Amino acid sequence: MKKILYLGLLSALSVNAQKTAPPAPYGALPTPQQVQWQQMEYYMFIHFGPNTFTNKEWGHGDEDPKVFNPSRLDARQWAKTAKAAGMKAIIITAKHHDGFCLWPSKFSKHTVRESAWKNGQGDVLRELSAACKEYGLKFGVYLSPWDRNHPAYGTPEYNQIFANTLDEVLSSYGDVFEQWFDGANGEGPNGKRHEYDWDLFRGVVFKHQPKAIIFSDIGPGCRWMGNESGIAGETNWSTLNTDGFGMGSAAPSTQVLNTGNENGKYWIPAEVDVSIRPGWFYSPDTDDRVKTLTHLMKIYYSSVGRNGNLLLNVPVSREGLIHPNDSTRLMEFRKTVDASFKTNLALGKTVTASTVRGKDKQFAAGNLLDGNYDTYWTTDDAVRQASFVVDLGKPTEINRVVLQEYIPLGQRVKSFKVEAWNGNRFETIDQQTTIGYKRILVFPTLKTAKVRVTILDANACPVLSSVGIYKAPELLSNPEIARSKQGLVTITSEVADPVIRYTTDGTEPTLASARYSAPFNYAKGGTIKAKAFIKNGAEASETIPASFDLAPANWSVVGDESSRNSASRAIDSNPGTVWQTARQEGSRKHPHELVVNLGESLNLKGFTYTPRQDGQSGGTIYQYSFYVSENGTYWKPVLENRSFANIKNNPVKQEVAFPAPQTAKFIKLVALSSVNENEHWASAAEVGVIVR
Ligand code: FUL
Repeated sequence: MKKILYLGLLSALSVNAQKTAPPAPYGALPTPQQVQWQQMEYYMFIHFGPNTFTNKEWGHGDEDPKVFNPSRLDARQWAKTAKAAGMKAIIITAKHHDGFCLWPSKFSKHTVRESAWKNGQGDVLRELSAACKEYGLKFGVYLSPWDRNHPAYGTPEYNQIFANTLDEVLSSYGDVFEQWFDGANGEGPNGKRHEYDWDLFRGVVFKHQPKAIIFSDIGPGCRWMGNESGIAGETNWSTLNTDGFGMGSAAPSTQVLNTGNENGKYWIPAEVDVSIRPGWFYSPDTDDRVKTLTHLMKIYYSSVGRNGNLLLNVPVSREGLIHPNDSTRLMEFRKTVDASFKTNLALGKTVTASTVRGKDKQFAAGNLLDGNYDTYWTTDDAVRQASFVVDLGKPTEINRVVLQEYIPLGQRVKSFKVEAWNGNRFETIDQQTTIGYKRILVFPTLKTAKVRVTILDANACPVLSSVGIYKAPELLSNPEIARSKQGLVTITSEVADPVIRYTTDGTEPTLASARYSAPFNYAKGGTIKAKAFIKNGAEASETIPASFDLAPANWSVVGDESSRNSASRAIDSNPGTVWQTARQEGSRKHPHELVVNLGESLNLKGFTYTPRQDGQSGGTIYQYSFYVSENGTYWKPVLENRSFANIKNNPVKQEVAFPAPQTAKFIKLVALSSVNENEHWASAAEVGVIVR
């Protein structure tokens, strides 16, 4: 009897003396580099090259290298701007699809050496890598394997040439934190396509930069998240199945890239690449179209707020500088993010969990608030549902909740909810799926004294590093400007009792500008800038610009029923409706055409094509020809066999200038191919002309 008691005492003692073991890791795990990478959260992309000077998104590779001639290039200004914006790194397009190298590569004859800049003595990578060092930023490089210039492209030799090119870059400019591989793979100089040797390329990266994160559609370091509009999946697993998949068209569907695979075999987290302007390269045409602060904040919440890193592109201008419109917006963005997450209202408050692993203090809920990512709250192994309550002490206004999983042990949580105490009981604020490294919930401001977070399901016991509760300043919502087919402009605002002021001369609206009260005629077009004011101007929205060309008031579509197929939707001034032609049967997939009678003879400088905006890409035109006519019978070709560069991944309005102005009463857009192979139809949201 005595002996048994003694043994019992001994085992109880040893339990106390021995700490509870931490949970075993679950599923695919990040490398230490991937954890560090995830903690960077936000960094800059720079698209720069001949396209900057030629107004193109995809150069053809036949551009004269002399066009590359920035007048005041200053990489320190880029780095200084990125640093001030709160970014942690810069990734630059060392070589885009046009093949032009921003450094004097030994393996190409299409480089800065052949350009007019610094008499061919310059090296953008040298200047930028030094500037990044000076400002404490990491440095990364984008290199496109697709090369529309290199004569060897499409031959087996090209793989080794590209490997040499990589070798040169990765051994010459110090540490490279991320190697960005573009999956786009189109034709080369003679319409050639190429089979890339990815194993060879990855080998070169790791030879010189063993710690680098390799970005591609399928990693291995991080993955493309399936669109270029900045929106990661609401469900976003950092794990992905890539066996049997490849890059570009061989990649998993964009839908899978957007959400990852639950229990995916490899840890390949999402990177959200998006441009601050409509296109990736600088164009003076987009100086007025830098994304609004409201739009950037939405992107922040759908990238960093959804377990993704944000790679925000800020294209360098023809001067070789970041344009003031972009840097001003970047500073506003930083200020707003900082203000939103300035004070964690949970800090110093009590947090109580429904259960704690082994009842051991080292895993207690207090770890959620200690500011240390490496300590966490967790539960016993068998637990899949658990909650904790943050007691704010008194009713407090809140509108953001931030949660973080401890990813070195894997991504575990499958669903969770957040509730607020209404004085009697808890009411659900939001219920969501994954958390991952960081999840931010955004909801309208409410007042509560207690917040409860409940993990509803997980693949293994939940392991959470932190919780944050915030009251972010509310941005006044922006006015929206729309114009009807007839040319009537309507300006709407969601704000209660706003005073909307607008200008039509390009200036900033002030309290003294024209007041919007009813739709007005603006059929001839121009630029409208609108701003909503409340409280006699004490608070205001952002200024929203909208540019219009001639309204299609008197236009009509021409042709038989099959080619017309709701063609009027392409000229109804409503980008929400889609014109889609009937599918061509048999082997003949194209052409499909849209013929428009403009109602009068006009002096045309170009045309516009807005692809469908409904999230689908079916029928979006890739190659096209454009014709004009005075009588609708004799057609003059103006642009033949052209293509809308990068329109599949970035389906924004295309504005195409004619080589010379044309006088015409009829226009014809002929679709020669769709962005998706084997597609037998064409579509458009809007087609317009440029007369202004
Ligand atoms: C895409 C490219 O085709 C675009 O031009 C841009 O560089 C974007 C970041 O990636 O695949």
